[in-house]
Amino acid sequence: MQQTKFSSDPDLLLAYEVALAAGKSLLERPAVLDLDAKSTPTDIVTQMDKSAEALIVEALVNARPNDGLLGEEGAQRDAASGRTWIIDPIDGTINYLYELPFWCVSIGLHTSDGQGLVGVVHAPALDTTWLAAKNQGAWIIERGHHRPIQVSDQSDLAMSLMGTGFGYSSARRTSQARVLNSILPNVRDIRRLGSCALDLCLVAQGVLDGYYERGVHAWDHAAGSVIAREAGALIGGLRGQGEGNEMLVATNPYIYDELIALLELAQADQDDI
Ligand code: LIP
Repeated sequence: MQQTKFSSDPDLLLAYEVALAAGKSLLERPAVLDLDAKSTPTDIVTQMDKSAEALIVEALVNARPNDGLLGEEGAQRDAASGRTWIIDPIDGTINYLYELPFWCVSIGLHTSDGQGLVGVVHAPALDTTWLAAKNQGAWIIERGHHRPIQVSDQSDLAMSLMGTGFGYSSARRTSQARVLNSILPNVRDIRRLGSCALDLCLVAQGVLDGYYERGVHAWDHAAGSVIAREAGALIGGLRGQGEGNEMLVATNPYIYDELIALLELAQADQDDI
């Protein structure tokens, strides 16, 4: 196993090692990607998503046979230990398809009551990894060098750079466009990078001041939410709910309440049709 100075947590080191191996396999891109449609014709899975998930699942089952598994491409295993690994083999599959570098392997470990224990987000095309373990802090590893990270100190929403994302269905996008119309005039600018996990890591790193998205799945945010929380972010949903498919909001502590209030006013947790 690769030795690291940032943590000796065995689950974090396992997730890191497995994410690096999956990332390496994904850089060996075949000449032709086989595309299968999922929820809509624009929501696709490739043979690379499937093979990377299989690699991750095999490594985690071998190392932690009593833990559960949940993967975007179908991995599902009940937990005998009360802990589940939540996997997205490629978060940002559309970026991967278009050879944009903003895609990553995301591996999170959560307890069955939803507490995040470990998160690793590895972006091979950026040569960057973000990691965290509960109560131990969050780190970035860039070109082999690691350092702790924390959220930004921007307290003015109007000066904040905000990430967001859009679902794959036209109906969902119609309401997301309406919400964007309410948020865009109230922030410095908006970025749509195409990977929820990376958006959360950029909030953790203080590159984005905040991020919100409706429609994300557990595998999109399981690792990034551990990393962002350990870096000081507040994360939740609207109207006192926790983060989830209805809405995920993650920001530094200074702009959180104001963004939540704007999103609630815009009914960002509801679809128009
Ligand atoms: C993607 C998310 C992204 C969201 C997309 C999609 P995928 O995950 O991370 O933020 O806007 O609609 O859900 O499909 O690349 O694993």
